[in-house]
Amino acid sequence: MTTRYVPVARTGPLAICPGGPHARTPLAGSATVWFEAVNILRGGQHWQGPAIGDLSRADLARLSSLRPAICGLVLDRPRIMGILNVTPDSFSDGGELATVAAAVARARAMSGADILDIGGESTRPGAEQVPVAEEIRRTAPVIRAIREAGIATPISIDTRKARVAEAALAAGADIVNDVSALSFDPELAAVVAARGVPICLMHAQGDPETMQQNPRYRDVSAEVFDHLAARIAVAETAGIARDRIIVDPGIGFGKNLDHNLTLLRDLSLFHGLGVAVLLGLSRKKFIGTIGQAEKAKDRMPGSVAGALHGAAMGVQILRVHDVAATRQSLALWHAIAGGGVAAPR
Ligand code: HH2
Repeated sequence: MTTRYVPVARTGPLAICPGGPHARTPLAGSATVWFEAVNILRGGQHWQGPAIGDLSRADLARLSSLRPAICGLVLDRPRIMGILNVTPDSFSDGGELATVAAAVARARAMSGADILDIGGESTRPGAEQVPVAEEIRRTAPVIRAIREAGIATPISIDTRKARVAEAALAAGADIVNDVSALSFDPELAAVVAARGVPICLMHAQGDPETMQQNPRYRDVSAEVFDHLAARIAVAETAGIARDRIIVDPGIGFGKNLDHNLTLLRDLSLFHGLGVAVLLGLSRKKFIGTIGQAEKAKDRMPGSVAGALHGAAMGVQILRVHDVAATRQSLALWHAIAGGGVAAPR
């Protein structure tokens, strides 16, 4: 069994020791987040791990190396994936973008996003499946129109289905975001491999229709980690290069409040998979529960707090509804963490 290391993530200055300063060990290639200790996750608890110098070369490389750029985006800092749902029923923004023109206007308004994530099927708890033809009808024309409008931001298609991904990629999308981690449609892996595009593999327990009916784990972080490791192996076997794989612990997908909080606390664990990590918690129900915000639209402050936590844990991609608020918060966090003041965009 592989040891599950949880790097203790830090920002800020490194102490100068007698004999000279030590070198920082960046966390997953981050320009600002580093680690000086690792814990070991066992039985749901953190145990003191070996000194960094005693880690094997392979373990150290997995935890510290810069992940390959995705669509030209250097992943040494958190990148923002703006959510653009063209669905009638998404839990927070469903029905807002009923026309192609409205979707293009939203894409333009999300100019602070590094990636636009376009989805035509809600995967909120209890959501029913959308037929393939309808999902294509909702997404492909919007992607085409965004490209025709001259918006060059990389686009991910949020789908579990091969035919939808194919149509989206043909229309100008660049990335596939699959909340089923290649377990819903057996043909999706071949499409991704043939097109050579990046894919996000997200953990979910069960499917959207039933996933929130009493989800159970013995050790949620370890099980999610092992599941994602297995899905990476499936993707690689299908011919998808490791440097195009992104993983996501799937906050809210078959998880209760405690599961979500544990995963967030253990977030740096997922760097041990050696690939880029994406975090999607924006406006989700547990934020409303903790922050006493019944309506999804009122959960922006809690969502930004969660995004900043992700940044401090070295997450490379943050999937958010509130792009401008997240961008401003991240710019402050980045500057305070010593990453410098970013040029205005
Ligand atoms: N969450 C949702 C949809 N897609 N993809 C990834 N990789 N990670 C996530 O956490 C994630 C996701 C659900 O949020 P949203 O798109 O806002 O709602 P809906 O599924 O109702 O459209």
